[in-house]
Amino acid sequence: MTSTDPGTTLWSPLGAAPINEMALSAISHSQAVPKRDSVVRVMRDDGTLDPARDPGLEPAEVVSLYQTMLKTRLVDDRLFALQRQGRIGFHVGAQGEEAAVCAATYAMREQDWVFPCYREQGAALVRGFELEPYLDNLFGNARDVARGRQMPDHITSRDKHYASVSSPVGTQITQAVGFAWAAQLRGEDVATLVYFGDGATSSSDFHSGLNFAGVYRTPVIFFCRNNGWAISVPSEQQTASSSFAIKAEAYGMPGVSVDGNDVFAVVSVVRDAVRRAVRGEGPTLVEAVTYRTGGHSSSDDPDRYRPKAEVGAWLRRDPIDRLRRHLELTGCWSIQEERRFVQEVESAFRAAVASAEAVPPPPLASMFDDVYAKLPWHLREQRDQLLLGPRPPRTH
Ligand SMILES: Cc1ncc(C[n+]2csc(CCOP(=O)(O)OP(=O)(O)O)c2C)c(N)n1
Ligand SMILES: [Mg+2]
Repeated sequence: MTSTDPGTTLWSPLGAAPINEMALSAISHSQAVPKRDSVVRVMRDDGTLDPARDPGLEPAEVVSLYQTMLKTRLVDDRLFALQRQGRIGFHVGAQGEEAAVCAATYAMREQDWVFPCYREQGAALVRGFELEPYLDNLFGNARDVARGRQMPDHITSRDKHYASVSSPVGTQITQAVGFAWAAQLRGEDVATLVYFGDGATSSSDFHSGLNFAGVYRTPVIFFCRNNGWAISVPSEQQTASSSFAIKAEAYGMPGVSVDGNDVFAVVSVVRDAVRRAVRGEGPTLVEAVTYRTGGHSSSDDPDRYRPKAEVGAWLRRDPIDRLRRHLELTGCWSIQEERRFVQEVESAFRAAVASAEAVPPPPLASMFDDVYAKLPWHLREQRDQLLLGPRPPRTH
């Protein structure tokens, strides 16, 4: 398969151009990017791997990771279309960040827990989360595990060890640390991965979480997606430090910057961090240097605040293109397999949308359930009044 094949242009308008020094130097007028030689990379520009840090993934594992990243991108594209059609209210995507999102969770063990930010639906897919419950959340229907009370994209699954999304920036960091500490006190063999953005490093939860984890050596992997922007605030305005990883030193833990668009490097670095956590050596801060090539969310227009050239440079380092180039080189993936896979995802997506859209919203009175074991009198009164009130006619 070539990068000019029409089958590959769906998610990558610029195809799989090699990463060159010019592209790297063009990217970063707005991004606090650590010095290049301090960023862990495994996948070279030509698609070969550096044996010094190669995590030794089996070919089938690499294909599976690639498929999940591609599925994440395809689902994102279709969800933005659904939002523009007015069928779902909101979507937040991970375009350009699929390697960081998917590979970090891939590196965790089955018993470990993931605390997402709000862009990590790809990580849920790595954990085997199905499209149907995902769409149930987006439509907020009666089948949704959170009964339509969460924001779109705020999926969760106890079975998959995937915690609920906590959208106030940074709050998941202290939640994850508390969870990890509890596991540690119980003597459980569980490590916890928590994702957050560069913007979240300015939150008080970042300080509280890392400080506590450093002191109590809790088994946490702090995974900062440095994607260049916190909505319209560039990462260079987020910190005066030379990198985000360097902040680890102040909390008494190792910090490492990794090429967030290189799945092999992310798996390698996160696996090292899991080994440390499991050996009782405490937390690690990982900074994945990547880029949000899309908008912040379906409510954002990034053309209002960021230069197009910056985006172009990062599109040439697209993580899906880079991994596909590696797979082509090793003969593990073909255009036929790609086409078949895209069709499979499309039909699974259509089926999940049809199924979720057909389910009605949760019953009105259900908003009073699940909060108190015994409903207090004033809520009983409010519920009764609500149910007596006039209702607009149902349109579907
Ligand atoms: C406490 C709080 N303040 C503001 C917001 C609005 N908000 C949502 S996402 C976001 C930017 C976060 O940027 P970053 O941490 O870099 O994550 P990214 O969106 O880039 O993945 C802001 C300011 C919020 N959700 N919570
Ligand atoms: Mg960011």
